[in-house]
Amino acid sequence: MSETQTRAGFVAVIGAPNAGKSTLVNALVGQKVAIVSAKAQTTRARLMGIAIEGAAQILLVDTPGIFQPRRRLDRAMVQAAWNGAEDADLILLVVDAATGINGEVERAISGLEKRQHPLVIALNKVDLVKKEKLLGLSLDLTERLKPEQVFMISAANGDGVPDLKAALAEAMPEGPWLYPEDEVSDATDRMVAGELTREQIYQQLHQELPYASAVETETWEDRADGSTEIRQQILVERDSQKAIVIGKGGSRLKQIGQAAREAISEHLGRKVHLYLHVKVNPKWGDDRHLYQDIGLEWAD
Ligand SMILES: Nc1nc2c(ncn2[C@@H]2O[C@H](COP(=O)(O)OP(=O)(O)OP(=O)(O)O)[C@@H](O)[C@H]2O)c(=O)[nH]1
Ligand SMILES: [Mg+2]
Repeated sequence: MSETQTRAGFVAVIGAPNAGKSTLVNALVGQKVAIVSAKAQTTRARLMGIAIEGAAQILLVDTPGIFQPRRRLDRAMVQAAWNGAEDADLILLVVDAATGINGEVERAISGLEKRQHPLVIALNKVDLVKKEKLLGLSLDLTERLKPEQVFMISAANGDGVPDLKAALAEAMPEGPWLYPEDEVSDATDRMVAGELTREQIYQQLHQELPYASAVETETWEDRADGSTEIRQQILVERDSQKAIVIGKGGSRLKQIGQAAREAISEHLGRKVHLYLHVKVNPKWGDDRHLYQDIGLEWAD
């Protein structure tokens, strides 16, 4: 009897903020596991998405972008990104081909120059870029980082993603699967619910507000009628920010709540009652307890 040898391993998805790492993880998994926004620094903590390709289970570690950290939260985010790479079997560097090599990409490159892991590069957002520019970028990165392979993809429309997925599967070490086959991420429902509300804050609010805010899930109650009641707290740093999140007559908070409720309900596959309230805490960025909730390690 011939049996296909199973494979399983970890791929750390690394890159500058906004490169499209989370979009790519979702595309590889084949469903949404990570939140995405047009703003940089959307992902705050490490999250694992689980993709399956033939006999291979690919554990994709989505990480925050690599950038110049300033606040404590920033340091924890960048640390989480590099920690995500430590135990990986392979590093997947995602580069926004439209932006090319900027200071943030340079930071990631210098971090990767010390690495021991095999590296694959995905030049993303090729839907936005001319071919000639892609070739130059590919040559440049190949020379500097000596990757196993470079792929040109669009995580948004799926171009090139199947080939990349096949290559990742091939690179996984032989061994038994590490997670049940129907599992798509390592996040708890409680974490996902908080993230889906935060995604709405990133999508609906502008300037510094998303960065000055965090979402905490306070209570969670599965009701006998099959619905779930969730209470979340949106933390902001100042009164003026609280006013913006609430909006005129509560209109903004209502819109955030509505969209988040729909997304959470779709994720859970049940009816959801979502109650949001906004709290001012100028020091939430220094609250150790909150870091745990977000899934970050405290950074001194
Ligand atoms: N045109 C185009 N846009 C893309 C593509 N991939 C991602 N995007 C967009 O790029 C933006 C950032 O995507 P994310 O997936 O949140 O990027 P990220 O690297 O996870 O960002 P951080 O979590 O902030 O580090 C979003 O607006 C995406 O819709 C692509 O292939 N083409
Ligand atoms: Mg992200």
